[in-house]
Amino acid sequence: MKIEKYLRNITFWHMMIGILSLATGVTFGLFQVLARAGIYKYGSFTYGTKIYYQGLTLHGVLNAIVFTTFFIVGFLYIVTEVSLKRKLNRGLVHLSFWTMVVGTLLAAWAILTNKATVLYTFYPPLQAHPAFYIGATLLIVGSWIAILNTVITHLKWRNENPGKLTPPPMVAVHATYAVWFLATIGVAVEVLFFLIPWSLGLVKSINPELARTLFWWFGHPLVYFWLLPAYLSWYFLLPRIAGGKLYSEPMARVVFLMFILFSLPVGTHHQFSDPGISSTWKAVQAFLTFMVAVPSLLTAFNLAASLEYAGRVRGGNGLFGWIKKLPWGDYRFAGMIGPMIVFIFGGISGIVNASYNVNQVVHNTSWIPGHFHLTVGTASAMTFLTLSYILMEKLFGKRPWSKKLATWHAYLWVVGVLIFSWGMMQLGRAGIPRRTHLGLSPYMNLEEKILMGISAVGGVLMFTSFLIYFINFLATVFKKPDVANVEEVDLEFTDAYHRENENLPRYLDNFTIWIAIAVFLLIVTYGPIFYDVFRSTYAVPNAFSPFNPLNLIK
Ligand code: HAS
Repeated sequence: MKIEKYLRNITFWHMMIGILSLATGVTFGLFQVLARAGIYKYGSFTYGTKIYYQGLTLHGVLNAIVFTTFFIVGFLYIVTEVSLKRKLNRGLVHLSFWTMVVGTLLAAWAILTNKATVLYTFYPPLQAHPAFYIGATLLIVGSWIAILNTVITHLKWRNENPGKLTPPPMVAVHATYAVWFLATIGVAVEVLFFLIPWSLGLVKSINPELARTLFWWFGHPLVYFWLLPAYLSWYFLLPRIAGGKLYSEPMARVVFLMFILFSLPVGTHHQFSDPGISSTWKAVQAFLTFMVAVPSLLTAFNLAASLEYAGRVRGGNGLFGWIKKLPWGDYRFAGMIGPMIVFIFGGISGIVNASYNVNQVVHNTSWIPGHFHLTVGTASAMTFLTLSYILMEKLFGKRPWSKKLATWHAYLWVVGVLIFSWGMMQLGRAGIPRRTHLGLSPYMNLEEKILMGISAVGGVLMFTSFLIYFINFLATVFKKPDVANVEEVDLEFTDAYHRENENLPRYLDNFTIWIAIAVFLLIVTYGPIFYDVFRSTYAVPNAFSPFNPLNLIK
């Protein structure tokens, strides 16, 4: 597929803004883990506390929101054009990009000037400057424009190709955007109707529980917005890189459709300890959370079978002999198999979190950052970094400056994150809280200090790995192309062992049905939850900024 220079360049800038945000975010991550272990002192108690939370806000917002949103939108543009062989509307691409950039700059200004030290969850009554909320809104609106563009392009493709099945990578694109669009409705209502008027002083009080419930309507599906583009790469790029085929294409389609259904009505599993919501509805969402693990379990089997096929094609035999034959030295393979292996542990810890009663042990402890560095911090983020190398090659003809460094960065990250998360999870089991500047605490015992030290070792390895990646990536950007003509872009989507054929039931290619069922599930499960929240919680008159000298800003 011929991809114009304009789209290649703007995709590059989506990727670059994401990677520069991540570089800033992970630097604060390094300071945090060292500060928590008491190895690095930020300064006096007051200054240290302020900078710790400001850094934590930057870490969360830049890594989890800005990096992911820019990277995913850019990557999905390329997947859309390559798989549909059709151009997206350039005007909308432009509008979406600049809306996202302006939003990011506004929010970044508020955080950097310490006017929005509210962490990435921005729970009220912690209050941020209106610029932070407006900036976040613009970032989301920008991504909605990208969705609109993708949907219009797909509808035009349908008109031109009556009766043809949507190409499987495109099913993944739609699932990602369907989940994101429905999820962001929750946070849009929270920000537009509550947080912005409150931060502008137009209303004097806010209901923290209502705001939290709207936030988590968005906050959990958000994790599948991060995961599904990684799944897209594991399903449709990795098997070919490994030298084989995707085991089952129809199963891949069913998996992505299942995510549309089950990613959304689960946000209350972040609120098991919150007052005001009946335990019946928390239990219903706990059950649905187990349902959302099912497509990931199906994915594990489908991908393991695909890798086994590749290993056998490469001459491996016996029960495990095929594993040795996989291309472990290929940076693209290393950069995807690493996150997949780590995600097994991330998934298991997620199922622990979802178990209503066990959640009481781990909620708000260091266990949770342990969990999410295995998931978004590795399964998603590291896959995206690998994609950044692949995109540089496909879009600009530039292979990594050093393939060896690209491979070793991946394995070093895996070792680092496993050490880091293990330490954090053990601390969590001991009841050590998350989001706390423990380096300043006089109450840590020796065992806890050792575990903190172990986490710090993992954190330093992760940071070193990122540094290797960053230098290698920049060197790749600035080197001369290895391939002269790159107008024709082929992502080399994988072939399938069990392919889809024209007999596939049409309802598996009709996204409206699945989105309608997801909306139905949202209404049925969230209706009673909002009823509970309105009935038993109330607005509070204060707004806090705990990191300002007087604690209370209004
Ligand atoms: Fe989670 C909290 C439950 C998945 C991210 N999660 C978080 C937070 C984040 C996050 C950021 O129920 C913290 C939010 C905050 O700030 O408070 N999570 C789950 C469950 C899953 C899950 C059940 N989480 C994710 C993903 C994330 C993510 C994915 C980001 C990308 N999570 C929770 C809960 C909480 C939570 C509670 C709230 C806790 C609390 O109290 O605050 C499931 O989707 C996981 C299913 C995954 C699997 C693994 C499948 C494995 C695969 C790899 C196969 C590997 C192969 C390699 C084939 C079942 C697909 C083989 C190798 C060879 C060599 C052959």
